[in-house]
Order: sequence, then structure tokens, then C-alpha cells
Amino acid sequence: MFWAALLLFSGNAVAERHDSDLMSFVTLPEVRALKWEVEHYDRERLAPGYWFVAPYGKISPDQPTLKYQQYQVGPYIYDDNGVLIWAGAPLYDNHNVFDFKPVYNIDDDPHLSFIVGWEYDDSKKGHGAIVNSHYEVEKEVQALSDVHDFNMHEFNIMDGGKTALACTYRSQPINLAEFGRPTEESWVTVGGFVEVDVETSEVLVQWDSLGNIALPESNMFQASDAPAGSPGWDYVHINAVDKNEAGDYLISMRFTNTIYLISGQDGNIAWRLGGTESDFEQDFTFSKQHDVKFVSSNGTHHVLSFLNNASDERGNDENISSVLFVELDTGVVPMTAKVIKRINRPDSGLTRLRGSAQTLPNGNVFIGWSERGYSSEHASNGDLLMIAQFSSDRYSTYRSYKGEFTGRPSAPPDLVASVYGTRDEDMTTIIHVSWNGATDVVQWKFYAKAYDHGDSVLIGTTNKTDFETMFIADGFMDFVSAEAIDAEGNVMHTSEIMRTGTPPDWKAAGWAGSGSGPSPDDPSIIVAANGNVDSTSSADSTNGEAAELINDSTSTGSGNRSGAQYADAKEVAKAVYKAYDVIRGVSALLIFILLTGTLGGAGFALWRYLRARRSSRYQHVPSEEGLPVEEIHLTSNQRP
Ligand SMILES: *[C@@H]1O[C@H](CO)[C@@H](O)[C@H](O)[C@H]1NC(C)=O
Ligand SMILES: *[C@@H]1O[C@H](CO)[C@@H](O)[C@H](O)[C@H]1NC(C)=O
Ligand SMILES: *[C@@H]1O[C@H](CO)[C@@H](O)[C@H](O)[C@H]1NC(C)=O
Ligand SMILES: *[C@@H]1O[C@H](CO)[C@@H](O)[C@H](O)[C@H]1NC(C)=O
Ligand SMILES: *[C@@H]1O[C@H](CO)[C@@H](O)[C@H](O)[C@H]1NC(C)=O
Ligand SMILES: CC(=O)N[C@H]1CO[C@H](CO)[C@@H](O)[C@@H]1O
Repeated sequence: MFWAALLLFSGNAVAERHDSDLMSFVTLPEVRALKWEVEHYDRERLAPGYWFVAPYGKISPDQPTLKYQQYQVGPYIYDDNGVLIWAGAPLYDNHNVFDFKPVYNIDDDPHLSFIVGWEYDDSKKGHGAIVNSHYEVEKEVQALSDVHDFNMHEFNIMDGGKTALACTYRSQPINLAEFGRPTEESWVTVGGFVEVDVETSEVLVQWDSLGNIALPESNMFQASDAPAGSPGWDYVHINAVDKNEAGDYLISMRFTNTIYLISGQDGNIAWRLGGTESDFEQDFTFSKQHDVKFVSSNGTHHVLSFLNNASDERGNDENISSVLFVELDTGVVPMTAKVIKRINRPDSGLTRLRGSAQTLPNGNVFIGWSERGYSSEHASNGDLLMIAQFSSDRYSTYRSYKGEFTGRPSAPPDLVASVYGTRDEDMTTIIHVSWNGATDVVQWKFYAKAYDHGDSVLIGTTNKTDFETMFIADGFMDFVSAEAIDAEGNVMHTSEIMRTGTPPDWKAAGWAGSGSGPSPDDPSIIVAANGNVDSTSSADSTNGEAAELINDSTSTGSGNRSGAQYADAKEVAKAVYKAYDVIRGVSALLIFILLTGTLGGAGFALWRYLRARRSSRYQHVPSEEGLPVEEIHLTSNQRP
């Protein structure tokens, strides 16, 4: 199959066709989430929480295709073992998403925030999105009117969730006087940031590099470079912005290798760390840094964290990328900066593009090294606890985060059931269930019904161990549903009631039983025959009890008690179901007549049986109605 597909595509395919690095699910066939390779070094010391990543194939958006495409690109949540929790790609139809993370400073409930990328044809600039724990979009912060797109680097929600910080790239022509060429003009991409009102997208604060950071500070352009047309020289390349309680802004410019503090009072540069004009006496170097954040900040002492990639597309400055925690003292002259923690990339590699560093509540550090989703978690002393990367080398994530989150999707769990078997007595129903985005589901309870208006009967319970849970039920179970159960045993949500899929042609599929194929069983009978204790009914039957009551001398010869009981139960179930079908087929009046007992006899007994079925076990049929099993058989066999 795979090779056939490969052959088919090898002629003109550009993309790799293999898919062994992607997950697949029966319940969500349109989702192909990325698989992980995870290595744990000390599981005990990991911080609690999930991973938040946003895989992309390439930064610039893809042109949509009319061909069917499965979902891989967008916001995804996984647990510590790489088990999928939420596939968010369907929410944004495979659009690139960046800076996807849990946010705790909006109100008491954790939220999610991320940047939705611009449209391939520039018809949309993208936006910042805030999503609640039900995966419902609560806020959308629109890009400014005079920028090309909502910049992909940063969407930083400030305390209270009222405002957010974002980077801006704005193209404009400038005079090259600073380069000693006053008669020439070139376009430049001005780097800046905005603080916007989350509710209205109104710009509250806007700051630009032009007039604050001169062209010669950039390591990207030489004084002799030829002037450029729009969008122009990207001379600073802003890639992070944060704010402290004092209201000052911390920004990172990758093409000046510098971190700047911008006064919230007047917009002036309060100090520069790194680059050619550093204001600090420092015991370290860094370059091409990413994700610069305040860890703490008071008037004179600031602790910053950032990823020192030390390399980019153009070359290496150091041999290993690292995350640096640096402490700045701005209350002394000269101001000092020293490294208080350095965590090297575990594989001693270089992160050429992008990345993130996050301090977790317990002091652990979670680092996204970006390419191929390479991530690591470290204890506060730097000890390596875990590394992970996508199985696929075709995807990266700009930043990776970890955090606790409670997901309660408003959509119900997804369930798919199918039945297999070649004889009435060996039918098996396979049920798959998942609940995209739900956290804290510990158990699934499965139910089935004998007919559409029947009562749901508990047919089994199983622990949730993966994104999708499989359950194998005896018999032909139909009208199947599942309940998601939390650690306290509460029902969190219930799937829709799904009909069970059958082979399109039972005979062709190997059916060797009676008729053209099986009909659904009455789950209560199967459950009783299997001796399962049904917590939703008063049944307290044991295997022995069921065996005694479903005893058929004709089948004891097999020497296999359980097999015989089961087959008998199936026979009865089938008979009852067929009898019910007959009753259901007649008019309401006839049913009424049946109910009033005018037909009496077997019909009445059957009706009583059907009514009593939920709370009473099959074995009560003969004792209550004085009707032996064989007579039920006769009833069904005698129908016209
Ligand atoms: C700021 O923090 C440093 C280090 O924790 C401390 O020594 C200093 O007193 C603090 N300054 C203020 C104004 O709180
Ligand atoms: C990088 O590695 C090379 C070879 O191992 C070594 O010669 C060089 O000194 C290293 N550079 C730095 C900045 O550590
Ligand atoms: C299901 O989970 C519970 C609680 O963790 C455990 O005691 C039980 O053994 C598990 N059952 C199975 C079948 O794994
Ligand atoms: C089933 O019936 C047979 C024949 O009547 C009897 O010998 C046997 O003990 C019964 N089995 C059970 C489990 O009651
Ligand atoms: C009895 O039947 C059950 C279920 O069909 C089967 O798993 C088991 O192997 C059988 N045992 C014997 C002894 O035939
Ligand atoms: C340690 C180190 O090599 N740091 C370098 C970072 O990159 C800048 C410029 O790109 C260099 O000036 C630093 O020496």
C-alpha cells in the first residue's frame, strides 16, 4: 500500500510522502499530529505541566490547496511523554501559529495565547489570539494598519489581560546621511514595539528604532551597501519585548546583538546590554539572542533570561548555543552584568534560528531550541531532566513552552465504533474514543443500547492512557456512547450516541452465520452473560449466577462453560432484538393494544421483558414470566 503510494507519487512529488513520523487516530482521521522522541533523565524532578508548541513547515504561509490536506501545522499541546492533548490545527486550518503558550495573568483561569500568521496573499495580516480553557476564542488583537503583518515573534499579555506587547516591522525610506551619503535614500525596516489594548486593538504605546538606534549599530549593513527598495534593510530585527512593574520595556534586537531597556516615561534608551555600545561591565558575551525576558526586576537589580543562539544563517560566534540568566546591577558605576546561570544546548549544537527560555514556577528551566522542536527541561541548577524533539525533521517550532493547563473542550468527545466477526457467537465491537483538548480524563465508560430509544447499558470501563482510547466489547454493540470520567469519578462530558459501523457486505467479508449478517445484541444480556457488574443497574450477578440461569443442556457438551453461556446469551439477545423489531414495526395502536394485554401471551411477556430489561437481568425472564427460553425462540421464529 505504502509502496504503491510511493510509486504513484515519486514521479512528481516534491514533499516527502512518508508519514511514520506522524500520529494518526481513528476518531480524528483529519489530524496527523507530530510524534515525539523523548528521553527522560530524571522524571521525578520534572515540573508539572504540558508542552505547548506550534509546528510549522516554513515560516512564510503556504498557498491553500484544493487538495485534501490533513492537519499538522498550528497550536498543539502534548504531555511530558509526548502524548497528544490538543490538536489545534483544525481551529486555524493549518495556518502557521507562533508563540503559542499558556497564560496565567489574565484572570484565575489559565488561557492560551498565540499569533496567527498572515495570509499567503497578504489578504490578512494575522492577529494575536487569546483562547479560553474551552478552546473558544475570547480575544483577537489585530495588526496595525501600517505594518505588513502581525509580527511572528511576540504576543506578550500583560498582567490583568488588558494589554499586550507585540513587535512591529515597518518599512520606510530614509536618508543615508548617517552613512555619510546625504544625497542617497534607502528603504529600511524600522523595528519597534507596541503595547495595545487587547479589547480594541488600540495602540497605547508605540516605539520605533528610527531616531533611537542608528544604522551603524547594526551588524547587518555596511556604510557602503547599495540602497535598497521596499521593504529595505532590516537593520535591527526586533525579536522580543517584555515590560517590568516599573513600566519600562525590555527589547531584543538580533542584528545589533543588543538588549535595550526603553524608559516607559519618555521612550529613551535607558541602557544597552551587549553589542558595540554596551553600557555594562560584563563577564560574558552573547549574540543573535532570542526571547529576552525579565525574570525579576526592581529599581536597580534585574535578572534577565534569554537564549544566546550565538549563531545564525551567516555564521557561528560560539560553538554551543546556550540559555543565559544574567544579573544586572544598574545602581553602581559602571553598571555590571554577570552570568548567574548558563545552560548549554544538551547536544552541544547550535540553534541557528529562533528559540525560547522559560523559567517554571518550581525553578526548572524549559528551553525551546526551535529546529525540529528540540526542547529540554533542566533543574534550577542546570541538571538535564529531559530532552525531546519531533520525530519529523520537516517541522520546527519558533518557541516551546511548558505549563499547567486545564482544557475542557465545549465540543463532546469523538467516538467511532465498528463490529467484526463471522458468526453470531463471536461478534466483537471495537470502540475508539478521544476528546481533543481535554485534560484530566482518567477513565472512559462505554455504553450501548439495544435499539435507538432503549436505555444505555454500561458495557465497560477502561483507563485513559493515550490521546485515543480503544475498547473491545463482546457482541455486536450498537448505539454506542462514552463518558469521560475525572479522578473523582465525575462525568466530565458524554459523546454523542454513535451507530456502529459494519462491513459493507457481511457475506463478502466472511460472514458464516445465519442470514445475510448479524443484528445488534441487547447489551444488557451480553453484560449479564459475561458477568460484568453493571454499576448503572441493580445487578449483582456473578459469573456463576449468570451461568446457572443461562444454562442450556444442548450446549454443555462443548465442555466450555463460558463459551456456551455466551453463545446462548447471544441467541437470546438476537431473538429478543428481532422480536422487538416486529413490535416496533407495527402501529402505535397495536403497541397500545399489546400494552393493554389483549394479545396477551408471548407478546405481553416480551413487552414486560423489554420494559424490565434494564433493571432486571435476562435470567429473570423465565422466572418472572414463567416463559422458558425456548418459547422466546419460538416467538421470534414464528413471526410472519
Ligand atoms: C533589588 O533587589 C536587590 C537584589 O535582590 C536588592 O539587593 C535591592 O535592595 C533591591 N532594591 C530595591 C529598591 O528593592
Ligand atoms: C570551537 O571549536 C573549535 C574546534 O573544536 C575550537 O578550536 C574553537 O576554539 C572553539 N571556539 C570557541 C569560541 O569556543
Ligand atoms: C486504572 O487506574 C487505576 C487508578 O490508577 C488503577 O488502580 C487500575 O489498576 C487501572 N486499571 C487498569 C486496567 O490498568
Ligand atoms: C446446567 O444444566 C445441566 C443440566 O441440567 C446441569 O447438569 C448443570 O449443573 C447446570 N450447570 C450450572 C452451572 O448450573
Ligand atoms: C472457552 O471459550 C472462551 C471464549 O470463547 C475461549 O476464550 C476459551 O479459550 C475457551 N476455552 C476452552 C477450554 O475451550
Ligand atoms: C562568545 C562569543 O563568541 N560571542 C560573540 C557573539 O556574537 C558577537 C557578534 O555576532 C561577537 O561579537 C561575540 O564575540
